[in-house]
Amino acid sequence: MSPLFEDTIYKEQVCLLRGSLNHFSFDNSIFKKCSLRKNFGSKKIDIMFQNRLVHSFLGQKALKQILRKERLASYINYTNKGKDSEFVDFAVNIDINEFSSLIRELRKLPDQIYTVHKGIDSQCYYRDDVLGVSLSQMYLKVKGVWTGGHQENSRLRAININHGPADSLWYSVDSEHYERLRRLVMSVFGVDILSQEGLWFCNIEFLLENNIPVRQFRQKAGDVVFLGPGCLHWV
Ligand SMILES: O=C(O)CCC(=O)C(=O)O
Ligand SMILES: [Fe+2]
Repeated sequence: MSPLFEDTIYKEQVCLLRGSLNHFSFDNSIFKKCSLRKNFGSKKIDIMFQNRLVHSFLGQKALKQILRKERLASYINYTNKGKDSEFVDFAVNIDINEFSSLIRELRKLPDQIYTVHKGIDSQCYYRDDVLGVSLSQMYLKVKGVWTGGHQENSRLRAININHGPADSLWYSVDSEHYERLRRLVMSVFGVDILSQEGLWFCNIEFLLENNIPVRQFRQKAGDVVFLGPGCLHWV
């Protein structure tokens, strides 16, 4: 990896590396649904029941509570059925540290993408692993699911790989505008985007009308997204 690349991912709030999985001759086939079902189908995972149409700062509190456990195979069967409903299931925060074939493949990626970067990354001082922070998690999606607005735990950086086949549409606000947005949403909607993190999904018109710079970008299969510290995002 070039020094320019390293400089960029540590300086910018958002950086998208187009088609990187192909570039690093990564074996993505083990991340395909049929392989996941065959190898890890009996694992119990968390499924979140969502309304795919609610895009606002309000109204998700009650829905977010509806989390249930299901086997991975049964969720994959669900993704294979055509759906046209207002409600969708989203497989969230799947801890893949025990899915050793996946971890082995991910470890083949450059340090800047997968491994804790010694000397630069504060996580090299962790005494124990932390689920979802120093260990990767996987999300399985159907069209219309959404990840509500949040910053990462302790405002750490985030790295996200799209294993495909479909795109993910991202929105983000740089950390320098976070407090202004927080005050704005509090005054207009009476909602604290921090205490309600993960429970809202904002349309960009509201931000643009209020002069909050916002990014919208499309992550295709094989693209890696790097977020800087404190970058607010919803996907
Ligand atoms: O893909 C998603 O829905 C979640 C992405 C995200 O929040 C992250 O990678 O930090
Ligand atoms: Fe995130």
